[in-house]
Amino acid sequence: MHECKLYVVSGENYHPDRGLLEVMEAAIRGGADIVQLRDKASPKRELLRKARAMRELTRRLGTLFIVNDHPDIALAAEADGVHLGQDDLPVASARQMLGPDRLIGVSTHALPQAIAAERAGADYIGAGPVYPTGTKPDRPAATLSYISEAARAVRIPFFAIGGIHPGNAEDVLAAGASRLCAVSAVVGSPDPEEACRRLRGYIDRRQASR
Ligand code: 3NM
Repeated sequence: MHECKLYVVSGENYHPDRGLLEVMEAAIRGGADIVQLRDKASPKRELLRKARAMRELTRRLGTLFIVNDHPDIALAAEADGVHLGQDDLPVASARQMLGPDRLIGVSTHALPQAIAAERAGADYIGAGPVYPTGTKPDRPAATLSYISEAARAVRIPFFAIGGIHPGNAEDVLAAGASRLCAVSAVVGSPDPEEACRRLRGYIDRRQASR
């Protein structure tokens, strides 16, 4: 987990003409080292089918695989972990279900939530939305100042998320992030592999200069 730097989350509405696996494979080949199945629309059986397919892909390519929202699907698909929002199950309950070895990530939108997630035993957090984003339109931007605060106060890995694309990635890294997460900039790109390669390039160059 600690070595993961580029997190790509699925979003099939961004690629209606291309398959989930095709897009996620391209993202992984471009440098995503952790990927998430996020699907708020499919019924659970369909979700499980997709999760199993993504598990097979990520096992083959050696990438971590996380299921959004549903610990039961994460377990049934043998995912590496689950990602929880602020209104999902508490970390302690997910931990009881998943055991000590699977990863639990939590979305956080302000520093008190980050500190609470860390204390509750989360393995990593998402921090955002850094910028306003159509992928989560109801949530106001937490801005780069949250990224700077998280960089100072959070010890577990945090992934900056929300409106991040190759054109602003350097600003997010300069604010203190060392890990990025993206949906639309990758899965909505005509070339998800190249989009990841560019994001990854910024992350790796920043890391080399630290
Ligand atoms: N979670 P895009 S922002 C899924 O702040 C999600 O917790 C967020 O999508 C959070 O890269 C977000 O397309 C959407 O902006 C990220």
